[in-house]
Amino acid sequence: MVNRTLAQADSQIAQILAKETERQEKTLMLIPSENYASRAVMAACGSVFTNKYAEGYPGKRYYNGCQYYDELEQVAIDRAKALFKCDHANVQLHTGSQANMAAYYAMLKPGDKIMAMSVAQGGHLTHGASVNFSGQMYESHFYGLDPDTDQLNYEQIRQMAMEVRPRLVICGASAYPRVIDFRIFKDIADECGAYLMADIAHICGLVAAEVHPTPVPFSDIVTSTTHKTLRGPRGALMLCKEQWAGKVDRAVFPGVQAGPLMHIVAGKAVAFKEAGEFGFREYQRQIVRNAHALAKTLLDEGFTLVTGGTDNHLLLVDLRNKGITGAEAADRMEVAGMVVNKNLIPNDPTPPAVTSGIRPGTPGLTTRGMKEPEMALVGRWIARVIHEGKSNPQVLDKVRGEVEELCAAFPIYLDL
Ligand code: DSN
Repeated sequence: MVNRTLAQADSQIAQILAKETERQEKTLMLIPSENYASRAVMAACGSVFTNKYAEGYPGKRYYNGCQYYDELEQVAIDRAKALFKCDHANVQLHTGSQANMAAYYAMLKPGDKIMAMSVAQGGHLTHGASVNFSGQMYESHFYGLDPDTDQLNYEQIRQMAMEVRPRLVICGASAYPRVIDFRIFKDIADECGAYLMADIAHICGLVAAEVHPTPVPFSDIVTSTTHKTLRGPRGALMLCKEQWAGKVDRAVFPGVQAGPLMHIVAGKAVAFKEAGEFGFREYQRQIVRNAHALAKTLLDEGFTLVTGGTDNHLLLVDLRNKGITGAEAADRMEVAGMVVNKNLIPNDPTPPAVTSGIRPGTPGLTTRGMKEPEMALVGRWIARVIHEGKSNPQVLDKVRGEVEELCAAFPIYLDL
C-alpha cells in the first residue's frame, strides 16, 4: 500500500489535485498573502520527514531516532537566524495564529493589557479581536489609522499607549500598504513600559531582502508566517533576542504545541536558503515595483487607493466611488480569472462579509516572472471587469481568455 502513487491510491484526490493545479496555472493570484512555493520547498514538505515525532528541540527530544531531525531543525534555525540577523529562531510554529499565541504565552498573563491595530483598520484577528482567543484571554485596546491620511499616526498611538499602559504593544498588519516604522514603535513601547511584538507575516520576504526595514533590533519578539512574501511552505516562525529564547521555546513546546510538523520544518529550511540566494532580493524589489505599476494603472482608471498608493506588496482599493462592494467585485473578478480578496477599508460602512474594498497584491504574479507591462494589463482588466462587467457579462469571458493567454506565457510549474 505505501508504494502506490497518489493516482493509484486515490484517484478522487488525484483528480481534485489536477484541477487545482490547472486553476493555479490558468488564473492570476492577486491575494497578497499567497504565493507559489518552489518545487524544492514542496518536495521537502512531501517527504519522509512527515513520518516521525520529534517533540522537543535539537539534542533534547522526547522520541528516539531523531538524529536527522536534529540536523534538519538546526539547519533551519541557523538559516533563519542568518537571514533575519536575530539571536534566536523557533521554526516549529504550525501557523501565524499559533506563533502569536505562543508569543503572548511567553510574554503575558491572562488579563494583561495588549494594544494593537484593530482588524477594521487593517490589523489581524489574533491581535486582540473579541471573537479570537487573543481578545478573550487579554484586555485588548486598539489603535487605528489617522482619519486624514489613513496611515499610522505615531503621535496618536503614543498618546494612547501612555493612557492605556499596555503590557504589550503589537505592530504589524494584514492590510496596510505603507512602511511601518518599527523604531518609533520601540520608542512608544519603552515610554509606556511595554514589550514590543512585531507580526511581519505579510512583509516577511521584503524584510528578509531588506526591502522593508527590519523590526528585529527593536522587538522583543517577531512573529511571521512563512508562506506569504517569503514564499516558503504554509507555516510560521518566531524570532527573538537571546533573553527571550528560553521563554519562546517553552511557549511553543510544550506551551501551545506538541509534535512539530518536521516535513514543514524541512520546507522552511529550503525556503530560508532560497531567500538568502542571489535573485531573492531582486524578486522582492520587483514585487514592490509591480505593486507601484498596478497602483498607477488603477489610479489612471479612476480607482481610489487607500493612502493614495503603496510602499509594499499590496494595494487597498476603495470601491465606494464605483458602486460595487468588495464581495461583488471579488466574485466578478474570479469569473474573469483574477483571484483577489474582498477587504474592509478604514471606517468601512459595510460588514466584513461584504466590504467596500479589495486588496490586490503582487507576490504571486511576480513569482511567475511578470513585470510592469503585465501589471498594466492586469490593472486595465480589473477596470474593465468592474466598469463593464455588470452591464455586459461577456466582458468577463473576454478578459478570462486574455488572462489565460497571459498565464500560459508565464507558467508557474513546468511539468506538474
Ligand atoms: N489570512 C491572512 C491574510 O490574508 O492576510 C492573515 O492571516
